[in-house]
Order: sequence, then structure tokens, then C-alpha cells
Amino acid sequence: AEPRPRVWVSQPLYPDIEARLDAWFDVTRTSQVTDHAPDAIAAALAEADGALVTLNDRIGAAEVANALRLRAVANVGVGYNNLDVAALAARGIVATNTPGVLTETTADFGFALMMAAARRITEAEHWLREGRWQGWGFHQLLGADIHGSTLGILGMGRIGQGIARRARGFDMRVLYHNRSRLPEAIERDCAATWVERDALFADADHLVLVLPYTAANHHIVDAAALARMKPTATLTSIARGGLIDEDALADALQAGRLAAAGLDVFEGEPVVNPRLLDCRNVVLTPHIASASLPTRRAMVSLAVDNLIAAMGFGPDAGRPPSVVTAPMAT
Ligand code: 8YV
Repeated sequence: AEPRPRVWVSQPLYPDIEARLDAWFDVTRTSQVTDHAPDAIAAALAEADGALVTLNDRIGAAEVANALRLRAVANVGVGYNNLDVAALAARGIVATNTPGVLTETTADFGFALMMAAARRITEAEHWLREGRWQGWGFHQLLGADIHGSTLGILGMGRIGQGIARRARGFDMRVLYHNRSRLPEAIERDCAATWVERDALFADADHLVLVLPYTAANHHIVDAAALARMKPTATLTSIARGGLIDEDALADALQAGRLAAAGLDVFEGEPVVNPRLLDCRNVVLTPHIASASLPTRRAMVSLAVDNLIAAMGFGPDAGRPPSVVTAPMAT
């Protein structure tokens, strides 16, 4: 019999879901749960016909230089800036991601993080735990209102739309900016109005970033963009750290030119810019927006389906449900 294709699973995920791979492939597993060194990734890919990877795995031209058999890389995650899709495509390697299945969980978290920043929830808890609550105070820890305020959404894909739908329940006015306007029916469903990017920064009481990270939008939130925002506004990001110039953000937060921020993603994660750690008015979370068990399981399940199909097996043989063919669009 022909040898079965070999796939590399870069870290332990869910054994019952991964077991579907065993029906078609010989599977190489690893017990490592953090980042692999680049040469370890290159060595693993050199022996593999397919790979199931996560955000931890950066795969570019160097990592696939000796991956002569590699045909498909299935990313667990909707964002895939960890993959150099052009370098993969140049070698005929199909890349896939996991859109859709994490939309609602991630939108929930974006909304929660925005609310936590606006109402100073973690700051208040730290203050209480530090023993500083000496008596109830009328003027203590006043925050910004969510209800009736203007929500700005930069990046109006599935997750941005999910946040907009949640905003209806809080009587918010919703503005968005996206490189292209959404069809009217979706705008109506989200009760969202397209505006120019500068207007979004200027008019939002709460601005949420939900756009993909690409070379073109590196530091899209820089000092100039922050200067357009209201000093009473908040900025929340559940996208990628590289979208924000973190030093400029720390400057604005410390100078009172921005009320608060909520950040789930960081440019140098897992290392967090010490200037942000010094700011009281920023809620910091360790990249957990999609972190619920049902959603993480659904992400792995879709990635497994993608890999099986991309390798030419199963019901969708040759037609994986979610192929990515280009660098993430801006
Ligand atoms: C994942 C994410 O945790 O989907 C994304 O883009 O950032 C997160 O949902 C991560 O990608 C897992 O690999």
C-alpha cells in the first residue's frame, strides 16, 4: 500500500477532534504548548505533507524552504498574519484559516473589554484589592457611559458586525470604517453608518479595532490618529498588536488625551510594553478573545476539516471550506 501522508500537529489541541486526522494520515504530534523555534518548525515541516498550526507558529519562506512535500497548512485562527501566504503559495502550499466559528465569542469579548475600559472595572478592582477603599465616595472612579454613546468600529467583518449588533441593545449609535462599504442590507441589520477613517476617530466615544493586520495598516493607530480622538474616548483592540503604536497610546493615556483603553493583543506579545503596564487606565488581557471551550473546539474542528479537504480527502476533497489565497486584506 502507498504510505499515508504525514501531517504535523504543532501542539496538543483536542484529542477527540484531532483523531479525525488519523483516519487519513500518519500524525506527528508534539507536547509543546508554546512557540517552537523557527528551525524546529522548519525541521517539522520538512518531514510533513500537511500541518495544523496556531498563532504560535510563524511560517514564512525560511520555514518552508526545505518543506518539499508540504501541500497544506491549516491555521487554527481567523487571523493568519503568522503565515506568509505569498511564500506558501509560491511553493504551491494551500493555506486555510477558521473564520465564522469564533465570531460571536470574540464579539462578546470585544464588547466586554470595551465596557471594562469605559467603566474602569479592573482599575477599580485593583484599587479595592490594594486596600484603598476607605469609604464610599461620591466622586470615586467615575467612568464613561456606554449606553447612548457613539461606537466606532474599525474593520467591519464578521466580528465587527457582531459587535455592532450587540451595540443595538445598548442604544448606541454605530459608525464604522472599512475599506469597502457593506451592502445596505447588512448596514441596516447592524444599524451602522460608514464614515471616513478620520471621522471615525474623531466621532467615536468608544473605538474598537477588529481589522486584520497587514504591512499596510501597521500602526494605523499612531500619534496622529490618537490626536483626533476625544479625550473622553476609549480605544479597544481585539485584533493584532501591530495595529497600534503602543508608545503613542501610552503617551495619550498618561497625558489624559484618551480616557482609557482595553487591549487583548500586543505588538511584542507575550511581552507587554512596560509603558502600558504603568498605565492604570488600560485593561490588559492575554489574547483571549476567542477563548471559550466550545469556540476553541469549533476552531480546531474547522481547521481539521480544512486540512483533510486541502490534502484531497473527505467529503470536501480539494475544496477546503476556508482557503486563504492572499495576504490579509487591509
Ligand atoms: C486565536 C486569534 O486564539 O483567530 C484569531 O485570529 O487571534 C485567536 O482567535 C489564535 O489565532 C489561535 O491560533
